[in-house]
Amino acid sequence: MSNDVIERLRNGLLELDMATAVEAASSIVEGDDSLAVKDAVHAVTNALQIVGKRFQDGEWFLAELVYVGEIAKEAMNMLSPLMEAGATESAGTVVVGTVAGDLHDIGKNIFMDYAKSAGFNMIDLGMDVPTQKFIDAVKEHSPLSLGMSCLLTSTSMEIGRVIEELKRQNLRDKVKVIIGGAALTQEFAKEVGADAFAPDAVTGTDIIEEWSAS
Ligand code: B12
Repeated sequence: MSNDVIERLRNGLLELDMATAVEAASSIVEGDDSLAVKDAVHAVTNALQIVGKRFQDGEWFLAELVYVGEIAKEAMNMLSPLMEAGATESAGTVVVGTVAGDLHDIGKNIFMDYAKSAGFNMIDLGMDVPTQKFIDAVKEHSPLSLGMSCLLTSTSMEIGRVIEELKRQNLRDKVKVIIGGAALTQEFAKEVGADAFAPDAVTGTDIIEEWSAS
């Protein structure tokens, strides 16, 4: 697969050109090359980081942020099924959601795709997930791990709330908590008592694979 098509996908996002991004994603899907799919997901992630910087610097506004989010979701919806193709036997169940008040789900979905392709049974609670919904899902599915995604500094304390509630309901030692998203750090994970922080989906998948094996 040529780098041109990956570059077209990246440019489609950076130039807010849905047609180009969709055309590139569709060529990648037709190529059915798992390495190209990973490069494509990386290109989407990288473009969104650049967009975040443009937004932060006041070069781009909310309307552009919303539209680039739509383009990224469209491209990821096309690429996701190819990532799932590698799934073998179940490595364990993982419940995942984006915390209350936060409507970012692209990164959470990418983590889900990687973990699925490593054989995990992923249960998606969606975004803007209230504490009680996380707790109910842990009770219902008894997962190996609970994953929480958070991209806003203003909602990061929701993670601490969920962990405190797990403790209060005697569930904390029954589930490994992994967190990720642009607003979080390793230090924050330690502070709120999460078992792990993952800076990206690949590291997150490596961590839950280690937990699954032990
Ligand atoms: C696209 C986007 C949006 C879209 C989201 C669309 C969607 N469906 O997700 C929309 C338009 C909705 C949006 C809205 C807002 N956004 Co916004 N958004 C972004 C942007 C540009 C990209 C986010 C993204 O998808 N990145 C790509 C993915 C792949 O990266 P990721 O999420 O970090 O995920 C990776 C890892 O972190 C990890 N990961 C993520 N989650 C998890 C979970 C687990 C368990 C694990 C293991 C790993 C993991 O794996 C992923 C893949 O490697 C970021 C910029 C940035 N730097 O992140 C701003 C950004 C997050 N947004 C920001 C802001 C301010 C907002 C708004 C408040 C804007 C406004 N004024 O209204 C609103 C808030 C709405 C709300 N209540 O949530 C700020 C947040 C600042 C802060 N620190 O709080 C950012 C950082 C932009 C900026 N630089 O200012 N946004």
